[in-house]
Amino acid sequence: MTTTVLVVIAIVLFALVIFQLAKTTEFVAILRGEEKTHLESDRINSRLMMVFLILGMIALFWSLDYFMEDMVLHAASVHGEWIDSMFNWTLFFTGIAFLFTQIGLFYFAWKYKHTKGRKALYYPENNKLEMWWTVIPAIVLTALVVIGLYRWFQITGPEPKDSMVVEITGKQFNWMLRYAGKDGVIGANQYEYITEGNGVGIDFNDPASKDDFMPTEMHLVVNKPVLLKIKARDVIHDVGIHWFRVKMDAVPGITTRFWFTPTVTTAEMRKKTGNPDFVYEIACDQLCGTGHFGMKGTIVVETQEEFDKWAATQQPFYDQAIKGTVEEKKFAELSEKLKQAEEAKAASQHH
Ligand SMILES: [Cu+2]
Repeated sequence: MTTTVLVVIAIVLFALVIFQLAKTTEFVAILRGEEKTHLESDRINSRLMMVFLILGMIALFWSLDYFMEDMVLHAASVHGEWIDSMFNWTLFFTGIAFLFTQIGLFYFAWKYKHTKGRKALYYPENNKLEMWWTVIPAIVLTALVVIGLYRWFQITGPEPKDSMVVEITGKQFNWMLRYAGKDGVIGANQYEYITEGNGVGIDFNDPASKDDFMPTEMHLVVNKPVLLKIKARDVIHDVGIHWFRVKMDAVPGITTRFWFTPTVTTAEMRKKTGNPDFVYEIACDQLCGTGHFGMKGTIVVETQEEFDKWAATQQPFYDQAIKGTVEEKKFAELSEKLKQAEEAKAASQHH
């Protein structure tokens, strides 16, 4: 890192020295009453253009090589591979345009520097050339946009029927997870029921709520689609799981959704990355307050067998944290209050 900084500083200083030298020769020439001053600095400028081009190209390919490792850190989901492939094709086409235009720009600045006696060519139009540089980008961009839209509709379309469902609720500053229990249905919840002990406001009057469990770690089955039902309790958060190319805002008052299919288990990823401590992370991708940086969840991707074993060890949240505690009394009170409010509302509408 320090070496890089030093190299950059050295290059900048070198450029400054050359610039100052050019200026000095110019002043000397002026003092001598010579006329060729501009020619001299134009020559130096044009050469610097080429130096800039060559150094820039070296830096470009070096950084491409240096960051490629991160850029192709294989997506671990089905749609993630589509997204990566779109990124790579976009980079390929824009890369070609970038090379052509930048090399052209600096080469022309060098080649057609001001020389005595040379007059610029007046070349106002070339219809054939203009047609090609309109038609080719139009075709390429249309292809990229059409493929992008097609993939987008696939990614945001309805989830497959055999998807598992996980509810994930963001709050300042952590994620709360809820899985359906044995009945396969996640029970109702609403904000009026939120208390210290009932973080997502589960409605225990709904029989489907009784066997739901709330683990601290998200477990997913490899090659099985999962639908995330995403909620927020206070401000806008964002479920960001970059390994799966998942990103979706968690918005108070709205349930957002995102489904995806993980394709690589945590164990396989540990081998692939050579990192025995590798974990899939959920980050909050929306700056949501002072503790934003620590709003991190973990995901374990495993086989169906391992998942079933894990799920069997999970106790229903109701049994574990509510039943027979002060929370149950609080819930009953809130429930009664809500019921009365609803009755009063119904009565007032009646009259
Ligand atoms: Cu957040």
